[in-house]
Amino acid sequence: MKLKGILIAGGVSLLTLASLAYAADDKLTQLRQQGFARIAIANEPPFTAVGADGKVTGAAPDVARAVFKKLGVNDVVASVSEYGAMIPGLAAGRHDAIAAGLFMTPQRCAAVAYSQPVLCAVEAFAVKKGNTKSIKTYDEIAKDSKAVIGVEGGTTEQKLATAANIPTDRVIIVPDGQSGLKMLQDGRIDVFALPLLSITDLLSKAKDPNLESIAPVQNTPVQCDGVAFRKQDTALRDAFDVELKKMKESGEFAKIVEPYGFSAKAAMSTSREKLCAAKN
Ligand code: 6CS
Repeated sequence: MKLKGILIAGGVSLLTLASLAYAADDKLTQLRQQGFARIAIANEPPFTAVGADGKVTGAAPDVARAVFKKLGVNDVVASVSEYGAMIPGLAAGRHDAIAAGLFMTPQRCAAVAYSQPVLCAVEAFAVKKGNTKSIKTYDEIAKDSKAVIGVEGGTTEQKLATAANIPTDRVIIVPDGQSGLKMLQDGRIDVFALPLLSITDLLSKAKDPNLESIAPVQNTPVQCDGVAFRKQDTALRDAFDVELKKMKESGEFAKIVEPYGFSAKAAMSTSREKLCAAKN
């Protein structure tokens, strides 16, 4: 009786494990059959970009496309989303992954399954030339009762502004980088905050001699993203990480990210575990 009992119990647990394993691999099988992975992006060069012809580029989609190809998923199909809507969209099944420079924070790490790090960046401010209010940090904005900062909704810059206790009536939420720069040019905000490479791209396109950048913003951390998957898709995430690691070791990863201005070394010298534990 005892042996039979063990066999039945054993049989059930093996069956359960097999079905769990099948379900986990199911997502990768589904993407292979679908022929593409639906990714959320923000259209914030050089992290992510959508050309006039609709072509999706940027360091994050290019890395994701290369890794998915090695997993037998031929391409990525991108949809533009505000940062604050990306994780809800992933959870709702509108995206298969987020490849947008969505930096790892403890809160986001609790909500998604991140790959290992891909793109790392320092924080920057875009300000009027001469920085009339001589703003250099989030704390200085908080202390100057007349200073107004623009940030995009759901971003780490919004989080940094909140952490510096800048009153909400002096934190203006803008939909995208171009709107933020326009508000700065029109004097409706004194500072527009994004990662340095994004600010540099915006300023280079605006060609406005009255604007300049301040970077790195003092007392802000270097932040890194990873490709974000649904919590239940850890088998897909793990398979992604295996190929990402090979690309980092072969030099292929650096060949993709460094022409965009990102440091491969920065991403390779940290880890998801460290970034998800960071108190920033
Ligand atoms: O993850 C974020 O919130 C940040 N990532 C990018 C690429 N831009 C906005 C924000 O800094």
